Amino acid sequence: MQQETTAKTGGAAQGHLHPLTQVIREIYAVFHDLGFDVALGPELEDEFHNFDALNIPKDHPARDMQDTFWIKQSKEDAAANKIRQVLRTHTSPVQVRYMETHTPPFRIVVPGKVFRNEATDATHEAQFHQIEGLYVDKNVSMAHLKGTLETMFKKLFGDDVAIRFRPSFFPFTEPSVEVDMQWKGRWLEMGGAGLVHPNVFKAVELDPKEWQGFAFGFGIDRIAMLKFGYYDVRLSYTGDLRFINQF
Ligand code: YSA
Repeated sequence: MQQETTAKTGGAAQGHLHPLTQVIREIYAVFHDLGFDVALGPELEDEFHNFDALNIPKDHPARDMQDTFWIKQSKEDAAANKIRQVLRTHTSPVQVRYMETHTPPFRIVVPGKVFRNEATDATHEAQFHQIEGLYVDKNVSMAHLKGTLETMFKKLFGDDVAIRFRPSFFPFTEPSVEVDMQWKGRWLEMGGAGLVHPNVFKAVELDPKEWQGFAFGFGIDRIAMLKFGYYDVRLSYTGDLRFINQF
């Protein structure tokens, strides 16, 4: 195999895709087959798209300095009440940006880096990746969401994958669920999802009586860790070739 590779590249060692890139491409392929497009958005976000338009109240703990990397404002901008900027804390603001500029129906997935000011451990990093999904059409229900996510997990992990849906709360979905996958004898939270909250549709001037939708956001780092069988999401950011070259 090595000989074949070096023959193809004229003797030079051939590179390969990072495990996170491999997973993102696999997810694209799953959703491409389901008719989803790919959309992207900025990592430097404003408070409106990251929080307000997603129905996240001004006093929500997620806005706290402990969770969010706020960009320092000049005194003049603060005095003029200019909108504050953040490193986006999730990929959900891209839902808002997409709905502001497109007319439904649409289906998109949005990969990207997100940032949280939090302590790190084997399943948490301060900079990590999420994949967002948004499906807006007429008569969309939780059954569509559940079917779509089950398809994603089966395609990524095989038909025997063990996942569960738990009732949860997000300000931007109603009802909301969290999705867990079995890992080392316990359930690991993989993402959140739900039906798009009417207030989110109103924020982008879509009529919630006319349109419904589902949305979801999953941690790509956790998907990669479970898929490739390593044990710490932080490993993929070390640049350690002994780790990277295994995939
Ligand atoms: C929920 C509903 C929707 O309609 C759309 C999106 C969502 C998800 C929501 N925006 C969100 O960010 N939820 S979350 O805070 O629970 O994060 C989602 C997933 O990202 C987690 O389940 C986990 O898999 C991953 N994650 C969260 N913090 C992480 C992390 N992965 C690595 N390091 C961290 N610090």
